[in-house]
Amino acid sequence: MSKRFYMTPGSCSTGIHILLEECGLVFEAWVVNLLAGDQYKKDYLAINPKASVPALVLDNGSVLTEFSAIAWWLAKSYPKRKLLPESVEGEVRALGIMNYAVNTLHMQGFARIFTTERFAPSSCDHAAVQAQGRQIIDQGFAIVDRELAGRDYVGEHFGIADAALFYVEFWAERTGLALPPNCLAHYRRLLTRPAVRQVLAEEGYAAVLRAA
Ligand SMILES: N[C@@H](CCC(=O)N[C@@H](CS)C(=O)NCC(=O)O)C(=O)O
Repeated sequence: MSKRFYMTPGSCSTGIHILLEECGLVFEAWVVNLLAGDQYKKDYLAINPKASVPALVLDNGSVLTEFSAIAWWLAKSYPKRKLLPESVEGEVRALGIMNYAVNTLHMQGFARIFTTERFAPSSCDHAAVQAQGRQIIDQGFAIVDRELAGRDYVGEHFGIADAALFYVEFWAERTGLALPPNCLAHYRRLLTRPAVRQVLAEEGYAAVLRAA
């Protein structure tokens, strides 16, 4: 059985999609239409009861969920791709940045903008929740920007933390939030990578590549 990758175009799963292509893996892509509520359907809940993407079903049938866990599994399973720095300190720094992108920029920041109602049921509070989200995003990118100063990638080479940063940078660009200079340069650098270009084209974002 080949790997099955459950994804939604333009979501956080895009980061994992990029890593799968960077590793040159053979897999089947299954689209979960989040807007249509596919994540709550019985068949999908049987695969990922967390009702979210990404999920990766391995050749042996075991299911991996959570961006950071899947990314770390890919880095450890395909060491020749050097998706994590070699030193323990470098690895921990990369994990710190990846987790910050997912747990803070995505789950605390962008989630307040994309799924405002989950943070405040009353529409009276929505503007305040979104403003809080933007503040978290601005502060978060300012921190990441300092981490990227003088560097092309988080580590010496492209790695899993870069893929996590890519999807939040992509969201910032798509929603018109200005990225600070090092993050913008990082985003544009990633847009030149063949795997990133292939994934964006496959996910329906060829226009982003033409504009870059
Ligand atoms: N902590 C999870 C979060 C995944 C997540 O939030 N995925 C979003 C798409 S970016 C999702 O599937 N949301 C389902 C929904 O909005 O109902 C991870 O790191 O994988």
